[in-house]
Formats: sequence, structure tokens, C-alpha cells
Amino acid sequence: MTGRQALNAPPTLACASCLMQRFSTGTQRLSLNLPKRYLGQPSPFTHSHLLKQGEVTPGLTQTEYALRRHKLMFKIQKESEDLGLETDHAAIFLSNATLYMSNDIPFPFHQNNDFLYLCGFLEPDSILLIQSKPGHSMPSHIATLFVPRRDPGRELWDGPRSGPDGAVALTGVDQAYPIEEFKHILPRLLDDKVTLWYDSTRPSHHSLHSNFIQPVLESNSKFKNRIKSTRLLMQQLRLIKSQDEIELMKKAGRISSHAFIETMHWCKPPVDEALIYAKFDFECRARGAEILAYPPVVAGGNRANTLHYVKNNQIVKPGEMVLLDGGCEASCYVSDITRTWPVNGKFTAAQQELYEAVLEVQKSCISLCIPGTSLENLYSHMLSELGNKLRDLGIVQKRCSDTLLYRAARRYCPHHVGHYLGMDVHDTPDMSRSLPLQPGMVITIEPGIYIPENDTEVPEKYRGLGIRIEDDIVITEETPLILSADCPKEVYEIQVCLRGH
Ligand SMILES: [Mn+2]
Repeated sequence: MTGRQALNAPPTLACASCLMQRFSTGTQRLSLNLPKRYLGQPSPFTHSHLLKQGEVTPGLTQTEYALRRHKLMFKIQKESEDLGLETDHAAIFLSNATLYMSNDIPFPFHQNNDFLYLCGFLEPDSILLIQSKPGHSMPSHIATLFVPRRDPGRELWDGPRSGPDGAVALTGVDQAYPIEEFKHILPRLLDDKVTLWYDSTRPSHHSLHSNFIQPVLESNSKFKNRIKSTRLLMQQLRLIKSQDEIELMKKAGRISSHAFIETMHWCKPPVDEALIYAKFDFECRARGAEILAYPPVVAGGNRANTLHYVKNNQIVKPGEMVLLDGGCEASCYVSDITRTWPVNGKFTAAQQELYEAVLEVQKSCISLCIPGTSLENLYSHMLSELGNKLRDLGIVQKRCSDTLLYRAARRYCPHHVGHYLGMDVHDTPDMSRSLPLQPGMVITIEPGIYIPENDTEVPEKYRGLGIRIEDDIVITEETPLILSADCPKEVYEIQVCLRGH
């Protein structure tokens, strides 16, 4: 295929809709062909309570995954045109490896999210290869999985594996082979002079990289020039969520919000931060979340001023507030919520003054979450609003200049207003915060005010208080959609939740 032919490729949307039609029949056929045995992950046949027919992972069909691969190849086509490349293309994604905390004791396995995004396969030690079809215009392609072969000896210990046949039937990729076969593939691709799209700087699976890929690339230095990174292309794709992804993010937001309600209602002082952590974790998983998306911050009193406090091993005393920054991962998508509440059940006057200041800034930032603005703009807005609040509260001098107000805002809120959210908590981290927000982007809005107990420049009543309020926001054409809207945040809502009536 030449660059000129590629220009004649049909536009994305037309392709997407024919794909939809083509795959809607294909999906049914493949689902009916699912092996009637356990695979290496839930399937509609073995876990009908989790997956519907045609779904690869809960809520995401084979069509959705095929469309993602299609969009990736479309982006590769565009970029190769810009670079003037006239070759065929192959994109390679490695799964994660199982990591061990000590001899034979694995950490819970988590799939590499780029790999997962493109095929939905949840086993470790696997490779996804997406090749342009020689003689066809992009984004036509062939998707191949290389997966652990079935092995009764290992399966006795570790449970069933999908094997190549199970991987094809479940995910809807075109073909699959045992992982060992991959070693024959790469040299052949490079001999055929393809451009290789692969993130070689940060391989997600070290032994697959060093066994199968690195030696081939090092065997001939000219191969190096034919490698292009997939990192930014993947992040551009993952930055804009589809309707199916938004539905899953709503679910994650709902589960976490209800876990917050239960945890707040249950929480009575004195209470161990570790117990609050356990309660929140339990309430998330009892509602169908697989895991917490990150180690939560459960910080009582002055510990809330340590932004990444995760020791969670102190006692929260009566009269103190606790800051809980937590969120679950459900069906591969995460939520990230923070609430701060008085464990007594009622805010003191000083706590309420500071809390309402943060809340007003937070709501003001959320009201500006519309297409065209950016996280950077929202950050500037947050700082200027925080500056005004700090002045109104008497934390900074009444007559100080805008520059000093801005500086004070940065001092008492040392972090950004938010970040992108998706399959990862800090999602698509190489995407600039200056990008104009578009419908389908999901961000957090999380202003805070943190007053260390030893800050003698601040009125005494505020010392030792640290407050953050964080919600998850979908940008839409109209008003922003708040995924964590079920989680109480008004003072009266919180107090009602804490008292249980
Ligand atoms: Mn966050």
C-alpha cells in the first residue's frame, strides 16, 4: 500500500458504521461458538450474571473493541501519511506480567490498560499484533493474539486458560496462536519492511520484550529507524470516551458514591483510619467493584495536610474531620472521589467556614466544565477563587495584591485542579492540560485548602484543618455530567448522612 492509496481510504465514520454492520452479525456467530468451558476470564457462557452475549468485558462488545483497533489503524494511517511513510504497518502491544511480592506470592494481577483497551483479553503473558492488510488500504487490518497455550499441569494450579481458540471466540480478534509462535513473527515482519508501532521505551512486560523483541531490534540497527511509538496515539484515543465507556464510568462513580454514603453513615469517633479504609473497600466490592483504583487516603485531623498520606493507621478523634480520597475500579474503569467530614456528625463553625469556601470554589469550577475550556484554565480559575476565599476568611491580608493572593492560593492548595480520568486514575498522562475540553472527556475537579497545624500566620481556629472535595465530571455539549453526584457534599447533606436521618 502506498501513501497515495491510503489517501483514498474511506473516512472514519463510514468505516465505523460498516464495521458495526459487519460485526453485529459476526458477534452473534462468535458468541455462539464460545467454548462451553471455563476460560481465563469471565465469558457470557460461564458468567452470564456479569456479561451479555457478544460482550468481551462487562458492558463492552466485540464491536466496540473492533472499532477501537480500527480507530488506532486510522490514526496510524494519518500519521504515516504525515511522515511520508509508504510501508505496511504492524502495531504490537504487550500484556502485563504477573508481579510477585515474594516467592510464589503474586500481587493481584492487573492487565496493561493499552492492551486491554484494544482487545479486552485479561490474561498475562500475551501479545496483540495488529497488521495492515497487504494490498488493502488502511485502516483494514488483521488482529492476532498470542496467548499462553493450554497446559493441564499449570491449569491445575492456576485455573483455566482461554488458549488460542478461547481467545478468538471471546474477543473476536481474527486469529490467535500460542505465545511461543510470536518469535517467528517479528523477524518476518521486519524483513517485509513494515513500520513497527511499538512503545519500546516503556515495555509493559519485561521478559516478553527482552525475549522476543529487543534481540530482533538489536540484531539490525536499521530496524530502529522503523519503530514509531504508540504512546501518544493510544492516549489520544483513550482521552475521548465512547458512550459505552461513559456508562461504565457512571457505574464506577455510582458504586464509589454509595460506598462513601455507607462509610460516612457508619463512621463514629474515635475511629481507626484503617477501619474506615476497610469499610470503604468492603462497600465498593460488595457493590460489584473488583478492586480499589488506588490506595485510598484516609487522613484524620492534621494528617489531611499530607497530600499523599496512605499510612491510614491513626485514630480519628471526636471533633476532628477525616479526609477520604478513594474510588473503585469496576469493569476496567475507575472513579476518584474525595470527601471531608466531621466524624462527630456536625461541623464546628471554623470547619464549616473552611468547608463551604472549598465547596463554593469546587462548584464554580464544575460550572465552567464545558467544551472549549481546559484543565489549565480551570486551574487558574480555581486559584483566583481560592485566593478570594482566603482573603474573605482572613487567612491572607484584606488589602493584598492579586499576585500575593495567587501565591497564597498556591501555598494553601499545592496541587492542580484535576486530571483526566478513565481506565487509569491519572489517565492519559502525556495529554496536555492545555487541550480544549471536548464532549466525551472525563476529568476530576478537586480543589482543597490545607492549613498545617504549625502555621502561625493563619487564625488559630483554622490550623490543622485540611479539606478537599473531588468529583468526577464528564464533558458534554450541555451541562457537565457529575459521575459522583450521588455522594453527599452540601453541609446539610453530609450532616444528615452522618446522623442517619
Ligand atoms: Mn484525583
